[in-house]
Amino acid sequence: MARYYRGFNGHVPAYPGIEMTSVNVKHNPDRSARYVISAYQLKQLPEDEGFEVAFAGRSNAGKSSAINTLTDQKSLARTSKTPGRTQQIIIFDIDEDRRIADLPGYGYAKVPDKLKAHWRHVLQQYFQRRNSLRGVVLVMDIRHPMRPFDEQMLAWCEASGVPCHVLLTKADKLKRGPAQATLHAVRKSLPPVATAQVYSAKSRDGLEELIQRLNEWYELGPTG
Ligand SMILES: Nc1nc2c(ncn2[C@@H]2O[C@H](COP(=O)(O)OP(=O)(O)OP(=O)(O)O)[C@@H](O)[C@H]2O)c(=O)[nH]1
Ligand SMILES: [Mg+2]
Repeated sequence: MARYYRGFNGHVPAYPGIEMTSVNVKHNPDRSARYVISAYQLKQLPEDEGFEVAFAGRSNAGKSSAINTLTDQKSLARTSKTPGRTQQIIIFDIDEDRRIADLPGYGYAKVPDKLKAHWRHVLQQYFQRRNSLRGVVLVMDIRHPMRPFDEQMLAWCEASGVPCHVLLTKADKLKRGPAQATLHAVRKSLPPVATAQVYSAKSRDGLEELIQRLNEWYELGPTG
């Protein structure tokens, strides 16, 4: 992928000849995402410059699946029925200034205590120190939202002034009424820096809204 957005001046050029079939997303810069590195420690991460958006959330919540739908690549991020699959910070480049970080899932009981302590420490440092962190997509299974670890993530975002967007995913598992009711309840309980939406990696419901939020954080302007 050429450095498409280098020198971006507020005008978003359309990708020639690419149209998504299932939803009307004309412009999705996240499609150019490429795997860069899996980091176990912060010092292994790429230079702390440009724009980084992190996907955080409990194990098995659907972070990697959300990234795959967003980037329109079936297996860019490894997904699994086995919780605790992503045990590294996995970085994808969108262009030379913009990245996605797939963070290790938290809250899975079978991950050894030593590893849990490692990630608690590394993630806390990541939130506090990563200057290029422009926003956090906090992924929650819509059937089990706002668990204690999620609250802790929100508190870290609030403390470090990083905007947070809650992705209530697996919405295909609920009917529309209960999904909307959960969305309203979650919105009410969020701190002012946070927003929320319904999403499904399976049906791609909510994809456009997510792309739009990321474009704002990446300073790419609206979709379309
Ligand atoms: N029905 C449905 N299933 C989903 C959706 N998103 C994820 N899943 C399933 O949920 C399981 C976990 O998804 P992952 O994307 O691997 O979850 P993760 O948050 O990356 O998990 P860890 O890497 O373990 O932290 C997989 O079996 C996915 O197929 C969704 O929107 N709808
Ligand atoms: Mg994962």
